[in-house]
Amino acid sequence: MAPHRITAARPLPGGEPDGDRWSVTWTGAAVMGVVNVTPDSFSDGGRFLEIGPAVAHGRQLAADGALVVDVGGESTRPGAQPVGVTTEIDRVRPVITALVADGLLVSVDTRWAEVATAAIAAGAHIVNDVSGLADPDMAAVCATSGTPVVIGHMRGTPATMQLDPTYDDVVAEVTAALREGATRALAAGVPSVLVDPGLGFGKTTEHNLALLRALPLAIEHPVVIGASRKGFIGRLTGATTPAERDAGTLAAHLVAAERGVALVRAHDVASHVQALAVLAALVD
Ligand code: HH2
Repeated sequence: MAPHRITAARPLPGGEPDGDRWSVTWTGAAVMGVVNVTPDSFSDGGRFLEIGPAVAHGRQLAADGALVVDVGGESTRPGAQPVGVTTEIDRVRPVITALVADGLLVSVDTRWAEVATAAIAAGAHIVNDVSGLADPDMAAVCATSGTPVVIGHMRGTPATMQLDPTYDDVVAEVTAALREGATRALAAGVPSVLVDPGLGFGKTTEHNLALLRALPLAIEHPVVIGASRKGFIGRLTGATTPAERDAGTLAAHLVAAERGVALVRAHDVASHVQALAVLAALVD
């Protein structure tokens, strides 16, 4: 499999100088571990709202083998309302500062340019934007700071996205939107782009399955997949609570990994790292 690469205009932990930039390169799928500094995330809301437990959790995910630790301060579950940028910054900034000081590769999970700015100032290396640059200032913030961005696909907003998502051709429409977002980001000067079809963000179970079946997407950038504990895993398996959905999650992520994605975003990092090691031994 061809290696995956993230490039930034400033040093990246685990990276190497790459001309006047820095790159982190890896083969096969790596894991992006989730730290939700929120009271209301759908699977772990309230567990990591305090700084101490959030930092300890991020460290544990890195120790378990996560390549990237993804820190978020706003739930984007279906029906969620925005919390406001001040609250979001207050939640994520100290956690990012501590994890960056530990030498970890850290992304900030935010839809807002103001939060991204504060997170980058605290040392965040990657912006993970599930809204796909909906904030008109986001591309410029990433470009000016030399920060790579994950462009996610979302139909609508978290408050409305699951009301009645419809597509003529979900794979074609999502791929086209991701291509358009990537082109826009690169034209603005963002050093590198990853794309994420956004499972569960304005998609039914059938839409999510169609996107997973369509991997690898016809798009040249590294792909991120986030199925972790989502509702469609519950609908497929009968696992009612999110915490029961790790085995189903792993099945979806292993198929995605076998089809060439660069990152799988997961709550249960240790199981993913073990399963991906076996996959790596079995496929070229
Ligand atoms: N899903 C969630 C949040 N961020 N980022 C990417 N790139 N891809 C995803 O699929 C994705 C994401 C939702 O999961 P979670 O953070 O666990 O829940 P909540 O939004 O309730 O905090």
